Amino acid sequence: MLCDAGEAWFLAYHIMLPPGGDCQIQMPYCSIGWALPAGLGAQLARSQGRSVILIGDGGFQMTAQEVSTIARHNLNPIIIVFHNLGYKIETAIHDGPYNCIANWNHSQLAASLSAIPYAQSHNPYATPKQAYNESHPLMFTMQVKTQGDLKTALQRAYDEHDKLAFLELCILPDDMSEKVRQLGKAFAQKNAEAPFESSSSSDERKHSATTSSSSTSRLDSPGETSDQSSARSTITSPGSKDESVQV
Ligand SMILES: Cc1ncc(C[n+]2csc(CCOP(=O)(O)OP(=O)(O)O)c2C)c(N)n1
Ligand SMILES: [Mg+2]
Repeated sequence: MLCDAGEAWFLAYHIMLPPGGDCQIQMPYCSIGWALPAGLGAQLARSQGRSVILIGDGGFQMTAQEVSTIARHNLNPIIIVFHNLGYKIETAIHDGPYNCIANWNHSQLAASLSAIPYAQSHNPYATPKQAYNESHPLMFTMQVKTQGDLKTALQRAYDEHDKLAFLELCILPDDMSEKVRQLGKAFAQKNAEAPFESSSSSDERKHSATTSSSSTSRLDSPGETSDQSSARSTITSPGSKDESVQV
């Protein structure tokens, strides 16, 4: 399971993974859009399993074209886009018009990235299998608006496991987890502090703003042992030990 920055990080914490499954997040740079190409890489590296990619609409709009690469290689991850109409985690920290993004129909866009060619043999180098796959895209997309839709979509992802499953979850924009609200408050408080400091306290601040994890962090499921829980990642709000939020 690959989780992009935003609600996806916090929701991931509630998901119990099967044995052998793990959860990757990209914490130090926190680059939105990372989870989609990371899921592509994971799917290629562990082709016997299935990547599950959790990503917000903002993150998805950074690297959406990688759906095309995934489809072109006939890979079968499950992509779940949380469409909540904007950079919601940012609204919890500091709201403004820059947190609103273009309203895409993400599932239609994804479907359009694997269209049947208008003429035969447009790729003379394709093997017979590749040529067949070009005219029979191995992908389904669904827009999910109700719990019933979600059940149907997950069942389809399970039944049609050889296909790329693209699920766009339409979330009400103010439906935000408590952890995200807490993180937003902690960062907002810190940001509101006086900007001018002595050089030593500013060094301290830089130091505590770095996260405790290595370049890619791993989350353990809620059923974890105490050993496993020590591997859990902590987001520390700049300059404060008290305001850390565990994900
Ligand atoms: C490349 C990059 N640009 C900007 C940011 C700042 N940033 C962090 S989270 C976030 C919003 C993500 O929005 P979305 O993917 O829709 O997730 P949501 O918060 O709505 O769950 C932004 C803009 C970033 N981390 N990386
Ligand atoms: Mg969003």
